[in-house]
Amino acid sequence: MRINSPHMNIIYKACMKASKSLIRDFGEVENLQVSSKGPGDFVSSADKRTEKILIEELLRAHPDYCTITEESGVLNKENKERKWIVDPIDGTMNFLNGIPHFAMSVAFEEKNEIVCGMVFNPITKEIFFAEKGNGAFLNNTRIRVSKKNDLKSSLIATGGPKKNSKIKNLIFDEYIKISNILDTSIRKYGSAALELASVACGRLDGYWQRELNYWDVAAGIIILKEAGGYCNFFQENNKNPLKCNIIASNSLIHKELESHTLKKNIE
Ligand code: 2AM
Ligand code: CA
Repeated sequence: MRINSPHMNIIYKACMKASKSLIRDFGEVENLQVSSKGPGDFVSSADKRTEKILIEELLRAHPDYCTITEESGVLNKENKERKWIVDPIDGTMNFLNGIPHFAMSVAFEEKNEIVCGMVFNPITKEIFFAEKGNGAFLNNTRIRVSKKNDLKSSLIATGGPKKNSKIKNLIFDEYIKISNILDTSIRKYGSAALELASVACGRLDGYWQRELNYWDVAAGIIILKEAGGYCNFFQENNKNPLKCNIIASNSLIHKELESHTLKKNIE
């Protein structure tokens, strides 16, 4: 693994350590899935267990860093300069159903700029990572975005709406509009972090989704950018800066994809 910076190394070690219990938990979920009890509560405890290990490892290295997490909220709020951004299981619904499409997502941000990030699927053993200025990698191999340059021949992923969304109709209308251009080439895999990584390595040409949280996408953003892709937030929610709508692509189809999103603000 071509890791250069101490921060990336800390993230890698934290993910490796957390992956052991996450793999065990996934095995357990597969058993519970076919039992009458079902996996329900067990999944949220798996989320918490994984997050605890990640936070322990990240803060052991730098106890003063701000840590933005899905389960435990924001730790060390006063540190505005250096932040860990942690999602212990991105793709929880997949995890819950025994589908091996989920990942730990961890990024490091310095002075409001993402400096490095890792998206780690412990089941497929795919480790996507990138450090600013050093390119993006999938395990030992350098990755690049695809070269498709028209939306019609592209494969695009999306996600949502979430259960309690107030903009379900907007999301469905947008889906229909973009589906009409792409025909059947639209996918919903269920992990924002892995979808961004998939655009980064050329499996997908683009991805858009509303109502995400910053920890879903932070690591994926630098991986995509370092792989030659482009992404931006649209119609930002001024009330909560951690909520986001994202459009990501190989950069060549970006304008075209963006032009088909609907012009309406999130609530
Ligand atoms: P999660 O698995 O960590 O919840 C699925 O469409 C993508 O949206 C996943 O990355 C998922 O992250 C994210 N997401 C964020 N908020 C969500 C919510 N309330 N319900 C479902 N998915 C959500
Ligand atoms: Ca998530």
